[in-house]
Order: sequence, then structure tokens, then C-alpha cells
Amino acid sequence: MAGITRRQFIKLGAVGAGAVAVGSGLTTGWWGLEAHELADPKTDGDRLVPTFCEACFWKCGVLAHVKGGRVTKLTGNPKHPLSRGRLCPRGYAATGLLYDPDRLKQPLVRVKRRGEDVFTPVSWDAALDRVAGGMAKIRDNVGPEALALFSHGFGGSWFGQLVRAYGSPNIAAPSYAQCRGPREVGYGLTFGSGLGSPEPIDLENARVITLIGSHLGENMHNTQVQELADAIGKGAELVVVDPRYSTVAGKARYWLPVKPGTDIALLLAWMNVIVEEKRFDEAYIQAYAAGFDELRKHLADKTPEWAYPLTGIAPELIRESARFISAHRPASLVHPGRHTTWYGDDTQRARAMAILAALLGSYGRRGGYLVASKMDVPPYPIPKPARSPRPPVDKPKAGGFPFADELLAQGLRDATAPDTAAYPIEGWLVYGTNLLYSLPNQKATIEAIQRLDLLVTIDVLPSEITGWSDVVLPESTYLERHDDLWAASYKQPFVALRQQVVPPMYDSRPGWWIAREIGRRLGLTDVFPWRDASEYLQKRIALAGLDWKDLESTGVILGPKRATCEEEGLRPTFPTESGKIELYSAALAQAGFDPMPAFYAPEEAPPGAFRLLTGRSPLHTFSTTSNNRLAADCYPENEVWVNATAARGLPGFQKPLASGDRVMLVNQDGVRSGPVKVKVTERIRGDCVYLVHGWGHTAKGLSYARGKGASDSALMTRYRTDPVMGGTGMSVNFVRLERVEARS
Ligand SMILES: Nc1nc2c(c(=O)[nH]1)N[C@H]1C(S)=C(S)[C@@H](COP(=O)(O)OP(=O)(O)OC[C@H]3O[C@@H](n4cnc5c(=O)[nH]c(N)nc54)[C@H](O)[C@@H]3O)O[C@H]1N2
Ligand SMILES: Nc1nc2c(c(=O)[nH]1)N[C@H]1C(S)=C(S)[C@@H](COP(=O)(O)OP(=O)(O)OC[C@H]3O[C@@H](n4cnc5c(=O)[nH]c(N)nc54)[C@H](O)[C@@H]3O)O[C@H]1N2
Ligand code: SF4
Ligand SMILES: [Mo]
Repeated sequence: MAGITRRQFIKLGAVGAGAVAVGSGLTTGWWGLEAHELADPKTDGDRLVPTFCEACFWKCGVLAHVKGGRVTKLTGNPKHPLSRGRLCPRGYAATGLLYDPDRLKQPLVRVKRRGEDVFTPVSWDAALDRVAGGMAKIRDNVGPEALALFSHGFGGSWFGQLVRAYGSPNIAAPSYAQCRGPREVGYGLTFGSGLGSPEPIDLENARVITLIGSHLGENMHNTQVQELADAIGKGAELVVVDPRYSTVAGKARYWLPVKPGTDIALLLAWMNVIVEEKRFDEAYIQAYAAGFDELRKHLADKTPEWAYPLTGIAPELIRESARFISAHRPASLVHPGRHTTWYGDDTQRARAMAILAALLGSYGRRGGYLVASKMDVPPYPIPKPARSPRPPVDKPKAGGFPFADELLAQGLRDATAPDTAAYPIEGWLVYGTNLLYSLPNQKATIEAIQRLDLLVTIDVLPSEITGWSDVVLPESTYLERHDDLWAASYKQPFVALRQQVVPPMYDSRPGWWIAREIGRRLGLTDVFPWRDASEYLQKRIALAGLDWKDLESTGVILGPKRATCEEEGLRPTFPTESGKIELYSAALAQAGFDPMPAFYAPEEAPPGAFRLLTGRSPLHTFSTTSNNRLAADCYPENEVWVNATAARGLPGFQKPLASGDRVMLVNQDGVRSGPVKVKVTERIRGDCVYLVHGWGHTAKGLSYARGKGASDSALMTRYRTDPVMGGTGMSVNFVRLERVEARS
């Protein structure tokens, strides 16, 4: 386990904080400040301001320490159920974004051709007039639906209000069809509802935790990592299924290095063992589930011997791990995963995981899946937007995806080509999403952009998508602004406040102000009747009957905790069509899909090529933090993991590859990455290579991150669409390794 002991893993939160503090000592030159003034854990502020984090979308509670008008450090809010007094390394490092010298500092308007990334600064008035003028033109000439909003991040809610009032239903986020959409649909079809975020799972009380890819510890969702560490501390055991020996695999009783794309076969074989050997929860299935006989029949020939040649996992290991998983039911948690858009059969894989959870009787049980609840915080009273005359345009003209319950971001992109869409999209507002990194097939994204009448981005840093924009609006970072309230649906319901810690730097503005000013110019004044965000928030808190002063000083108000599982007196209900857990899905069958998950073999890598897999570094968030000098001190660029045996026999290389060598990755369509460092390791199968997502930047304004590492996004020219809900399976690209010629 790469030198990390169990104790260190359990203390990951603290390790992260220390690492960042030490790291800052190395590079503080760029802030013009000393290390102890920045991230030294001993430097308490004169003022403590509670707010919540935006360094990823988990949104932990933060206490910001302020001294002399500067944020000196961030710590976890002990009262907040998601942080429990700790942040993850990215959360601690978020001051590195606040004080990033490359930040967008004033509104910009494009002066050369799109994509040349050349801009001139303009006043806010000029920029907002240009944006509102462009939106008015689209509305008057084609109709408001021809404007799409791509939005990711909590501050996007203001732009959602704006675009809905303007009259467009075309609002999408890459967190659906590029992330957890298949899971939401797969669990929804099985239990009646998706899981949402944060997932209400009971890692803390689980006795066995099964991770299908979910690389917790690298995937650094703070609460989950803390709960996992607590569970391990209490003796919980792990089963990890991953073609790569992940950090968390190092803590596991069983590591199953499954052949990429074959998890459904493994899951079916596990269920075969659990059903044949009567290790499932018979009483639970009888009380709550429908379709068991069909499932039993379906599983009858899916033996471990059947799965062996498909998955590469030996039959005895499949049997043994199946028995192990079922021995501790119902406190045997099959983690539902989050980023599930892998191979295009993802809804069905999520279904297989949900069905396994049902056999273990763990849904609605302690140590399994809990039932979340939410506090009632009424919306700010504004007139309801008129229904737009045309429906959303994210699905292909014929067909569509019957089970998609949110819009597809790549669908809105593709609707920008008028021949495939019911009506064309002519303008994009892009809030907090680097579409060239989050959507597969960059060429299609660029072609769509070339067709647009108007492309506006609202961001905090220069990025690839800002480089292609007509107007770039600099938002204040989360530490400089208020945002809407967050009434979370979670096992412990709560309301959290994001509030301004320090005034906006440069000529940046908070999202609420930007959205309202665009709205005013379009005559949408009744949607934004409030003076500022603080007035808006106080009104909502008053309507909820809560105490504003309390929220302002603690950052979070907890709601009454309701029963979350049977052990607390809950009788689980399943809002499916049958009112039961649907092991067999009639809805899927009616729509022409497999009613129970079936295995289809993934395409093999061409000779000499590897399947490209991606994941996370605990120090970084997507493409957002690569320029953050605090985070980069500990992880300055990504590296490509290559299996040690495979590294010895590569065509075109005279010597075996060694760690630290640089190679180019060339994909099946001839797309080439920049030179990227190699990590030669036994910790990955020989049929795939692995990259942390979010590197290889080309944006001119990223003076630190530009040119570092390789972009997995550029290499993902292909994707396989999930026929059930339209997710973009992205682990279907293959790369060859090419030698980097020695430079003279
Ligand atoms: N190839 C590949 N593609 C992927 C993934 C992958 O692993 N590999 N992962 C997928 C997943 S799971 C997801 S959820 C999506 C994520 O997709 P995105 O959310 O698009 O993630 P990023 O690429 O980091 O882009 C975030 C953008 O938001 C900006 N930003 C950060 N903070 C703020 C803020 O406070 N305000 C504003 N206005 N902007 C801000 C950043 O500067 C950056 O430009 O990508 C998906 N796409
Ligand atoms: N530090 C950090 N943490 C994050 C994020 C971040 O940007 N940075 N992003 C957050 C977000 S939005 C999301 S969605 C999650 C994503 O994190 P996860 O939900 O964990 O999903 P992935 O990133 O797809 O998982 C990658 C893991 O799956 C393995 N894998 C690849 N192919 C297969 C396969 O065929 N079968 C199996 N069993 N395993 C496979 C990879 O080797 C890797 O270990 O992370 C969240 N947490
Ligand atoms: S998990 Fe980390 S980056 Fe994400 S919100 Fe929490 S502290 Fe911030
Ligand atoms: Mo995600």
C-alpha cells in the first residue's frame, strides 16, 4: 500500500491539512506573503466567519479565519454534519484559489476569432449590456428556448432563476449525464427514488463495505472518508473491486482486480452464489420485493465459473467474497458509486448493485442505505415563470431516453447542430463548468461553439471554455460572496449558509449580482425584487421560522432528525409502480430494455493499446484546482499509471519504461496528449492505464498549470451512450504509448 499505514489513512483529514501547510512554505513567493500568514494551522484569525466550501460539490461547513482583512486559514466547522470539524485537503487549500494571481479580474470581451483566447477588458456596464443585448436578440428572433444554461456549482442557482424567468427550459449540468445520472436512474427503477447528494449511506455503521470502483480516499468526499475511517477503526472490512489497486484497496480484505467493464458479470455471479446458497434476506425480500422468481431464474446460469473468463476473477474468489459480503447483512453496504458513466451499460450496472443491496436487506437498515429527510425552507416569493412554449431540446429528434429525469448536457451541446435537434440552440450561458473538460468529444463541443450566436461564461479563473467565449464575467470566489441557502436532504437534515468572508477582490462580482443585473436589462425585474443576497436570505429564513442571527453566527441549523432506518422505527416504503423493490423491472421491459441486468462483453483494446481509465487525486478537483499552488505543491501534475510487466514490452521503446519517464498518449482517433510522466506499477492491470482527470491545460491565462500533465478529456473522443438515460460512458477510449523524443 504505497507506504501509507492504516493509521495515516484514518487520519487522512489531518494529513491533508499538514501537507498543505507544509506545502505553502515552499511557494508562498507568489502571494508576497510568508507561510505562517497563510495556511499555518497555528495562525488563528481575529475573526471567524462560518460558510460552506465550494472546492468541490460536497459543500462542507467551513470556518474562515480572517486576520488583517486576509483569510489566513480555513478549518472544518465542528457543528456542520458534513465536515464534523475537518475539511479535506482541497478544502484547506481553497485560499489558493482566492489568492490565485491568475484569477479573472475584470469583465472581458473577445477581440479575435473564437478560441484564440484573446480578450480586452471592459466595464461591467459594457459587458452586461453586451450579454443582455445578445440574449434579447435570441429571444426576439428565435425564442427564449434557443438559449441554454450549462451550470455546475452551487452559485449557479441565480442563473437558473434568470434563465427560467427568461423562458428557457434548457438547463443542464455535467453532474448528470457525465456523472451520477445512471446511478440515480438505476436505483430509482429499483427502489423508487434516486440517492441524490450527499448520499444518505451509513458507512459509519457498516460491517462490510463493498466498493465497485468508488475510490474513497482518492475520491475525497470528506464525510464519506471520515465515516469510512471510523468504520475501519471499528473493525469494518472492505471488498474492493477495481482494475487498479486504489488507496482504499490497500485497506481491503478482498481486492478483486476485475477486467474493466465486466462488473455486471461479477455482480450477477455474486448474486448467483447468494441466492443459490440461500444467503439472502428471505424475510426482507418477501416483505418488500417483487420479481424474485424471475431474478432467481435469471441468475441460475450466472455461476462464478461463467463469470471467471469474463471478469478474470477466479471462481473460488467470487464464491468466498460473496459469502463474506452476505455474512454481515444487513449491515453490508454496497457503496452506490457516484461517477458511474463508464461503459454505456451503466444504468444496468447500477441496477445490479441495487438488486444486490436488496438481497442483503440493507436498504432502510442500519449500516446500509438510510432514508434522508429535508427541512422545509420556502422559496423567496416571486412570480412563477411562464411555461416555455417548447419542451427541452436535449434528446435526439426520434427516440430520446425514456428514463432520463434531468437534461443531458451533451444533448444540449448536440442540439446546437440544427439538423439533429427539434429546434436549434443559439446561445450558451456557462456557469462554473469547463465544458471542454467535462464533456467527452471536444471536437463536437468546439463545432457547436462555432455555430453559436452568443457564448458567455461566468467563472473565477481562465479556463479552456473561457478561451472560446465571447464575453467572460469574473465571479467572486466562494469566500467573497453570499449564495442561496442550502437545505440539504440528508440523514441529518440541515440548512447551511454561504456568506461573504472578505470583500470581492479585483473587479469580480458575486453571481447573485451578475444574474440580477442581466435580468434587469432584460426587463425581468420582478424575479429579482430584493436589494441584495442578504435581504433575500433573511426573508427565506424568516419564512422558515428560523433564527437568522443563529445561522449567521454558526453557519448551520440542524433540523429534527427523523427515523432513517428500521432500527430507528422506520418502515421503509418504495415509491415504485408496484410499491415494492423491483428486482424485475416491468418499466424497463415495456420500453424494450433488459428487465434485469444482463452482461454484454466490452470491446477489447486493439493490440498494443490500453483502455484509458480516469479517477481523482485527493489534492485536486477536476480541472478546477490544477492552478492552485497550494494543492499543486503536493501533486503538481498527473502521471499515467502503467502496469510494470506491460511497461517492459512496449513496441517502439528501446528500454523498458521507468517511473518518471515521459510519454505521449495517442488515442484510437490519433489524438495526442502532451508529454506526461509515467508511473510504472504493479498496482494496475496490464490491459488499462490510468490518469487523474483534469490536467494538460491549454488555457493561456493559467500561468502555473498550462502544459502540465495530460488531458484525459482531450483523449476521450469517443463515448458510448447509455440507452436507458443518455449518460456518456467514457471509459471506451484506447491509447498507445509513444516515446517522447529527447530534446536537443
Ligand atoms: N474526461 C473526463 N470527463 C469528466 C470526468 C472525468 O473524470 N473525466 N468527470 C465527470 C464528473 S464526475 C463531473 S461531476 C464533471 C465535472 O465537470 P465540471 O463541473 O465542468 O468541472 P471542471 O472541469 O472542474 O470545471 C469547473 C469550472 O468551474 C470553475 N469554478 C470553480 N469555482 C467557481 C465558482 O465559485 N464560480 C464560478 N462561476 N466558477 C467556478 C472552474 O474554474 C472551472 O472552469 O465532469 C465529468 N467529466
Ligand atoms: N479528490 C477529489 N474527490 C472527488 C472529486 C474530485 O474531483 N477530486 N470529484 C467528486 C465527484 S463529482 C465524483 S462523481 C466522484 C468520482 O469518484 P468515484 O465515484 O469513485 O468514481 P470514478 O472516478 O469513476 O472511479 C474511479 C475508480 O474506478 C476504477 N475503475 C475504472 N474502471 C473500472 C471498472 O470497469 N470497474 C471497476 N470496478 N472499477 C473501475 C478506477 O481505477 C478508479 O479507482 O469523486 C468525488 N470526489
Ligand atoms: S469534500 Fe473537501 S473540497 Fe469538497 S466541500 Fe468538503 S472540504 Fe470542500
Ligand atoms: Mo461527478
